[in-house]
Amino acid sequence: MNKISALQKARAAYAPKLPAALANGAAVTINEGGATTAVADVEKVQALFKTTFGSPVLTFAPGKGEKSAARNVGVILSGGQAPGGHNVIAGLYDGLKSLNADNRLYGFLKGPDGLVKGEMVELDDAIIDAHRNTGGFDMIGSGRTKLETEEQFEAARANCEKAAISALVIIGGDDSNTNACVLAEYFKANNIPIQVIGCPKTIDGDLKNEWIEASFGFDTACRVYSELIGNIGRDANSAKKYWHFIKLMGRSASHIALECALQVQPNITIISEEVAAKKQTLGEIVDYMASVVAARAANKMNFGIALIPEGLVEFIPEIKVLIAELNDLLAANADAVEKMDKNEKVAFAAGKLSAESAKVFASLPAGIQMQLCNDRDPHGNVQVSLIETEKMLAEMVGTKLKAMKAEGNYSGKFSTQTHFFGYEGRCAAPSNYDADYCYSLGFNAAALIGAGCTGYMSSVRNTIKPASEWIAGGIPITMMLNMERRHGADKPVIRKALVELDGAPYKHFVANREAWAIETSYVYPGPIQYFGPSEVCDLVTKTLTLEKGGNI
Ligand code: FBP
Repeated sequence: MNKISALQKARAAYAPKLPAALANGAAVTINEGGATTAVADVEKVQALFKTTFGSPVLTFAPGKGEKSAARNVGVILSGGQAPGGHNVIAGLYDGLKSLNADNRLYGFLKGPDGLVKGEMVELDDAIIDAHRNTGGFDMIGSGRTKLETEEQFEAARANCEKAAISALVIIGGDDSNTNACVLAEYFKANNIPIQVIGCPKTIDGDLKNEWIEASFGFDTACRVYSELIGNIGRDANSAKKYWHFIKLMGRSASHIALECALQVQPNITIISEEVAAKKQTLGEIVDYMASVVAARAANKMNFGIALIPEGLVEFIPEIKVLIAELNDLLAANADAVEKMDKNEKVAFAAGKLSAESAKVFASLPAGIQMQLCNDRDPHGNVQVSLIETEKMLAEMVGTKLKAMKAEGNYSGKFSTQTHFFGYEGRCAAPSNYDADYCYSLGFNAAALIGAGCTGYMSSVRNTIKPASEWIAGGIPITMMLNMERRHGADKPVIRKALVELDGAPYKHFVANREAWAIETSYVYPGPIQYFGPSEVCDLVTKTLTLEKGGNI
């Protein structure tokens, strides 16, 4: 057996909390809401999801602990790692065993690929117990393969049938839960008796809506980044000589940057959604950042912290248009582009873009041009984690400050350090919030399977309250769908939840950002606490607290 840390050993004994509805096991009493619709493009979504569209929202109440016939279930981890994935599987396992001790759980290996290739392992007490309350996805691995072809669906069916699996749980983000929905529809429409249930995972925090109030992993990841940013803030305030430009993961949405800003109170935080709404140009963003640097320098503070969301470039209007053109161009010429090296790709793109986009493309540093031409992920997304926006902005702000100095508008010193925080937080041991939430999501997925549901996402709500008041149930995934352009074609996808500019978290940030810019008001959250008083161990994100009307 691998050597484990003292913390992991002690943490293995933590018993995650469950909503009251699941206290007697996963055989629950079901309350059905009315028929549902899609968030947009209703007719198109309905036409694509003929058998699963319109299912009701379900809420659960405690059942009487009835047993059901034994069955086999498969589970898949899909997409990027997020703290708490192992607890979803542990909750699912315990929930299934509560329905019938002979129920069996199989883990498909390396994500959706394992389902298509039939690579799986049976999960038993020893495997599950070794992974309770741990970070990572290493129990069964993950992957980003998109399930979309009939060939893949048929392979999935055949592999499930081989192991007599009659239900699948797909743990993933918006794209993976879209896959779950498409697969559920395929099975149901073809009378294949395999249920499909989704669970909301992603550190990005962008898979949320009225019923799914948080994606798991967001809480833990933000706490890890906030600890690091706080530590850097303390270093900056001690040495007083560096501006730290910190890019934070989160793909398109700025939820992580905003949550970290609320936790640490840095001098600058760029919110991509605001940039898009105000149609800010790259030049305007640089001007704003330089103005804060200059204002602090005037107060003899030649140091600071700037947070930059990973997906920023996609939200700057002129770069967004450029990326959309590049996406279509690269998709339409995929075979030819695959054979090109980085420089050839840049030259090819520059020659085919519209005049306006070609101008924008030419204005970007060569490194960024290459990064924008990198391969898309299997879902057609630009891999924003590979674009070094923090370095680009540090360089551009430096150039702007030189010009301001020459004009006599700035007299400080500007030395930078750049950082990118993402992978540091994705596999951290889950906080109490994520440990409890994930275990509940998994246990609740077993309840949805027991209730015979398909095409549903496991939903656990009211999580700012003690777990005994959490509301468990299921949401039809079709409710969250709309049509979007991917790989040059319109596809049904779960609508991403971006930062809402009329939402309480953003408003709180805006009300304070000027003071945070000029003063040095850093808060140092410190590391996640797993043992100790509830007020340091059982925290809820500031984002969720404010969204639910609380104070921070
Ligand atoms: P998911 O949407 O799959 O949860 O991905 C989260 C994420 O960490 C993003 O924040 C980031 O852009 C991306 O994964 C990085 O992908 P990779 O792990 O392939 O480098």
